[in-house]
Amino acid sequence: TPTRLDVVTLFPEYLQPLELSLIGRARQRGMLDVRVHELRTWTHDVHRTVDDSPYGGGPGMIMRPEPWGEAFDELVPEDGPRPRLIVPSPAGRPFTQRMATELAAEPWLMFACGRYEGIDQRVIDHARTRMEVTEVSLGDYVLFGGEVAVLVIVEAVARLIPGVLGNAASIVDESHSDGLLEAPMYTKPAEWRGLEVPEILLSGHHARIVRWKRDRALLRTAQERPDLLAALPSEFFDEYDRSV
Ligand code: 6GU
Repeated sequence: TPTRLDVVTLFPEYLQPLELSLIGRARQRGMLDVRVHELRTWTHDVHRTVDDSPYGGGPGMIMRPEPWGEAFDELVPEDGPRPRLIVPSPAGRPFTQRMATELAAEPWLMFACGRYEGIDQRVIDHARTRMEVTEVSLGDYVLFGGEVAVLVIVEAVARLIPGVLGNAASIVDESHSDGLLEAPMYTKPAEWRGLEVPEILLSGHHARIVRWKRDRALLRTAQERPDLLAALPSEFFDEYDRSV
């Protein structure tokens, strides 16, 4: 049975990339059931209003709660299974490979895309009485809305769902799967514009190549992401690591 993904947004066209490439193929093959819904479906006034000015003052507009409430009522019937609701927000929990792995195990994810200065907090508080809700941030910067964040999250999650990615082995080795950045990669030709592929990779000495890749991963992580290195447990490092 396919993983179900519902996205509620003011701009369904923003989610069109989910029809392409590997995600699109996974949908066609019945591994993903993606449903994009326009929030204005659940408005009733002639202007199809979704926003209003903030109580307490301040700049910009806030999304009114009523359309969201009706959307969840319709998409999540009282008597059925409940999705895990993901609300993209710069105020959310940092999105990581670990969180992607956790989400890939869920049978049903729903995404609520905010625009403007955000969604009335009662939408999240009320949704929490019906389903598990996680506010998720992609990083310490601000986007116009949650749509692009949903594209990122869905791509990171979908490739971890068994059968979506052709080569499952490529997941275990990649950056962030073990807390380190990956070693640099090379392919043919062995010399290009005067630049050579590191000799060890052409040597065929498997054990030495594994060691080299680990050293380069450690070095790269120390240079680019010392925060990741500092977070690893000391048992992670062997005798040799400590000597270099
Ligand atoms: Cl998940 N959403 C929005 N709107 N802005 C963000 C973000 C998410 N992550 C970083 N900035």
